[in-house]
Amino acid sequence: MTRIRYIVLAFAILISLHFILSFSHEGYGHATSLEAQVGKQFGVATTEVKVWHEPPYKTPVPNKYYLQPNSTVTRKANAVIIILARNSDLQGIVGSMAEFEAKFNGKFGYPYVFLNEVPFSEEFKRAVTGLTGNKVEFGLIPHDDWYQPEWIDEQKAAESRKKMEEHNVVYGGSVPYRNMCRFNSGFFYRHELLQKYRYNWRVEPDVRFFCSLDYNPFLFMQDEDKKYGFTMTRPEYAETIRTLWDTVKEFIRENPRLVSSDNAMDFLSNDNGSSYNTCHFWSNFEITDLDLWRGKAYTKFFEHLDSKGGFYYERWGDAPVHSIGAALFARKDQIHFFEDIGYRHDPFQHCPQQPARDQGRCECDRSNNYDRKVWPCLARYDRLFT
Ligand SMILES: Nc1nc2c(ncn2[C@@H]2O[C@H](COP(=O)(O)OP(=O)(O)OP(=O)(O)O)[C@@H](O)[C@H]2O)c(=O)[nH]1
Ligand SMILES: [Mg+2]
Repeated sequence: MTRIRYIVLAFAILISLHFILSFSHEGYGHATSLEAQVGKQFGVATTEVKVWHEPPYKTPVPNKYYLQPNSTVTRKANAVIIILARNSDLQGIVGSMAEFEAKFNGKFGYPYVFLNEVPFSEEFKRAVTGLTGNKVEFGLIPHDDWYQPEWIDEQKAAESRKKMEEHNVVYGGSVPYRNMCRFNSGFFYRHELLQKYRYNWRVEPDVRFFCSLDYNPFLFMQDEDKKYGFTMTRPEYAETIRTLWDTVKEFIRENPRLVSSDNAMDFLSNDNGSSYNTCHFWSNFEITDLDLWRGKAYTKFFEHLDSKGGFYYERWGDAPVHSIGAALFARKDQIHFFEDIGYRHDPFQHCPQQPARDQGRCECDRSNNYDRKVWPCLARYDRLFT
């Protein structure tokens, strides 16, 4: 063989090896792929995208997140329980918190932050502090983070409230409800008491936690790179968000690079983003990575929405706003369905359906489960992965 033939043969072997490794070894394939080379060249982040064949929640939670028998909790995530409440919510809070401590937090010991736009009463503070052995802090919400801004045209806002009241839209006539939705959408995570925390679990008055939870969902979120956790998903009242989707589309057009390349648009839209199907994660329960809201994409997104005044001229809820934010700015597999957490917020509930490790440890009737029976939204979430 001539020297040139040796060189051609060696080259052919190298090319064949490259193809064999690309197909048989995912890491090698990704590291040498064209996207990765382009990413390196232009400084565009290219993350390894795992291919899913079923929704991530179908994979059992790994044993390492479970409390081990006879051992105390050693590793913790930097997490907090956040409760926004009025002094008048005390009885409802006592019910939610007692069950939350019994089923989860008594074992795991996470601190609480309570927030309110007026100071909490001594009675409120005494009662909730007495329900837990863990740290409890009470925060006052800065005035401008809560109340209707000056630049809102009050006459226009009042007309909208009147119309919604006439149409019997839930909380359609309420200003405090709108303050609450706007605060939960774009301000709560900026509160000074929350700056030291990364993950949070949102708890409301009068909710139920049906199951004893023996693993740490915060560590699960942290170690599995999740950003948004939910238990229920449902459609929104269309009348409360008439111009929300047009506003979202305008934002996407102006900021295409802020949208995740592996987003969950197909959960939000049945026609590739042309219209909103109103599916959202029911945000009265949320386990989230607060950095999702603090990041550049969501910050800019919230500012864009807020500038349109829709929190007051309509009644945009924090549930659709958070859900659209999570679906657009996180990867779809970073949105996690906590199927194993049984939960009720009147008038709906989720009772775990999967054969779970904790089966039999839930105080709910499996047939009383709204999410699959009535609404199409959970099926849309599932379909993101198949
Ligand atoms: N501090 C304060 N908290 C509020 C106010 N309105 C609502 N909240 C809290 O905000 C959260 C959501 O309010 P909810 O009244 O439960 O709203 P919802 O879940 O949409 O509706 P329902 O629970 O069906 O009444 C709860 O944690 C409330 O305690 C308010 O005016 N001030
Ligand atoms: Mg509620």
